[in-house]
Order: sequence, then C-alpha cells, then structure tokens
Amino acid sequence: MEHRKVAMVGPGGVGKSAITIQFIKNHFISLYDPTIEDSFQKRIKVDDILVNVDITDTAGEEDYRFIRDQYMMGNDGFVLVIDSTCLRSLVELHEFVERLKHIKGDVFPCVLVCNKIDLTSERTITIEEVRSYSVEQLNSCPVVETSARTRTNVDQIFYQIVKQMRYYDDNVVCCDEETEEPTYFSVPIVRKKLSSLFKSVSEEDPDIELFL
Ligand SMILES: Nc1nc2c(ncn2[C@@H]2O[C@H](COP(=O)(O)OP(=O)(O)OP(=O)(O)O)[C@@H](O)[C@H]2O)c(=O)[nH]1
Ligand SMILES: [Mg+2]
Repeated sequence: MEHRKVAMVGPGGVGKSAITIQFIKNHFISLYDPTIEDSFQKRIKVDDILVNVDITDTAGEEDYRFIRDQYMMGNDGFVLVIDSTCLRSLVELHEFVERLKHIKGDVFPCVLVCNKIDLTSERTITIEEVRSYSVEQLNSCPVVETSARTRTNVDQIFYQIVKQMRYYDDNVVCCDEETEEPTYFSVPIVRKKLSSLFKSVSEEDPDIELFL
C-alpha cells in the first residue's frame, strides 16, 4: 500500500485544523483552538490507486513553532495554507516557506491553499496574487481555493498533494546553472543518461568497477 506523509503548514488561524477535520471527519469546527500538533490518517483513491495519507496538523502560532524543524524534516509533502481574508497571512507564510527551503532544498512537493473563500465580502487576497506567489516562490505548485466551512475543494487539496508527491518520485529535479530554474527529468531519461555516461567511462578505463 502506498503511504504518504503530509504536513499542514501556515500561520495561526488560517484554517489548517478546520480543513484537516473537514477532510477526515466531515464536519466544520467553528471554535478556534490553537494547535500544538495532531496527527490523522485517511485512505483515499488518487488516479485509481489507493493511498494512505498521514497528516500532521501543525502549530501556526509563534509560541509553538519550536517543533517546526522536526515536522519539516519528518514529512515529504506540504499543504501551505493562507487565509483569503488576511493579506498578512501570505507574508507570514513566506517565513515558513523560507524555513522549508532551508531544510528541504528549493524544490519540494507542495500545494498552496487559499482558505475561507466563503467570506466573500471580506476577501483581501486576489487569486492573481496567490498564483504569482506560487510561480515565483513555489515552482508553480498547484493553487487550491477552499472553504473548510462549506467543504469546498477540501478533498482536492489532498488529491493534488498526492499527485505532486508521485510526480516528484518519478522525476529528478535539476537546477539550470545559468537561470537557476528547476528542470524536471523523468527517471527513465536520467537512467539512460547515466548508463551512457558509465558506458563511456568504462570504455575509457576497462578496469573501472561499476555498481549499478
Ligand atoms: N468562515 C470560515 N472560517 C474558517 C474557515 N476555516 C477555518 N475557519 C475558522 O478560523 C478559525 C481558525 O481555524 P483553525 O483551523 O483553528 O486555524 P489553524 O490554522 O489550525 O490555527 P493554528 O492551529 O493556531 O495554527 C476557527 O474559528 C475556524 O472555525 C473557513 O473556510 N471559513
Ligand atoms: Mg490548528
């Protein structure tokens, strides 16, 4: 059985727990109770393949951020959440993204979630701003607009993050030295390149030992 470890990341109060509980238990928590750390599990089907998703719901509040590095190291996929009614949440998310890049490297599987879209009249972040952030900082990761209250697109988040993680499994990311843009090579292509490289090395020096 496929197994994926995902962390919910973002500033305090943006709705990480409300999204997680809606996804796992199908109800909305209207009370705000800051999280320290919780974990959940759900089995879902993504592209007809069953997958067990382990979700770590993390603390956004400053007081609990001391465990931040641990969950960043212990998880492979990241659901980055902001609050569509709070422009500051995008600025605050950037601190988490900087830390993630420090720990995981510049490229890692993630989805950018803009939550609380049910509060239409209070919205302050535009979809263009969210998309630009994804393009400029997150290698154009998928953007999902959600409402934990109405359950809008909540399942989509987890389908998208699993798809991203599978994509990263199948592709090797290399950075272009000049532009510093990431380029994705499929694993078969990289294997082909490597084997031709090894072949030419071994032809040059027949004594060289290869461990493939
Ligand atoms: N209207 C509306 N309120 C929401 C939505 N999502 C979360 N909330 C409310 O926002 C408040 C904070 O939500 P939480 O899920 O606890 O926030 P959090 O990101 O887990 O916060 P920390 O655990 O402190 O990091 C709660 O009162 C929720 O009910 C949403 O989509 N729409
Ligand atoms: Mg929480």
